[in-house]
Amino acid sequence: NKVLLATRNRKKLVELQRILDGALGAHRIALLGLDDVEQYAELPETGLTFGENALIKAREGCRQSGLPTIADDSGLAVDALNGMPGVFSARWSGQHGDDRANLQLVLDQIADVPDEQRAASFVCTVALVLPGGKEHLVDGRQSGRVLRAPRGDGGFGYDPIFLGDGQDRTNAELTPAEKDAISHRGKALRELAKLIAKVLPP
Ligand code: ITT
Repeated sequence: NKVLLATRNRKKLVELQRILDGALGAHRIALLGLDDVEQYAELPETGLTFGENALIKAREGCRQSGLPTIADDSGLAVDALNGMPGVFSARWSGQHGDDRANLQLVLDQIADVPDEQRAASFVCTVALVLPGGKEHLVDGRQSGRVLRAPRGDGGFGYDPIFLGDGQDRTNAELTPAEKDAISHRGKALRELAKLIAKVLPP
């Protein structure tokens, strides 16, 4: 029972795999990475919402592999930036996947914003596309605020500048298990695991 995980982001892949393996329990599926699909050609993520982009990636992965395919589209929505970087989180500074440059640009853009107006949320939407054409979307959100300087080396992306509500450590200072328990991705993937148990044969 093979399922493709369509992502090029290695750190995201590690999280997806870890959370899904934990959440699926006895309902075992073998997760394949994009490297297992010969010459996978990516489509541009032209969607204006996380859901549209997750579907673009999952549909293409499914079309090229013939396998049920999962894709994650995620990002940080900062209130003081009207929800940006949002779907542009991976390339906010202009360099796709340059986490340090991306988070520094956000810090610079809200440098003058007072603490009580620095609310932000991580959002994760996960698409599951089945070879028969059925499509499913689940999502998760983690609310918090953006700090003034990075803290911690764990996680990836904007984790070092994000303090989740009720936390005294940034997402980058949490252990992987602690992050998964409260993160946008953890919530979305635990929903996905329930869906997989219903729509995919064991
Ligand atoms: P794929 O499209 O190949 O999956 P990507 O990195 O381009 O990889 P996205 O377009 O979904 O993926 O961008 C997600 C970006 O949002 C990611 O690069 C981070 O900057 C940020 N992000 C997402 N989840 C995060 C998390 O758990 N912690 C910190 N930052 C996160």
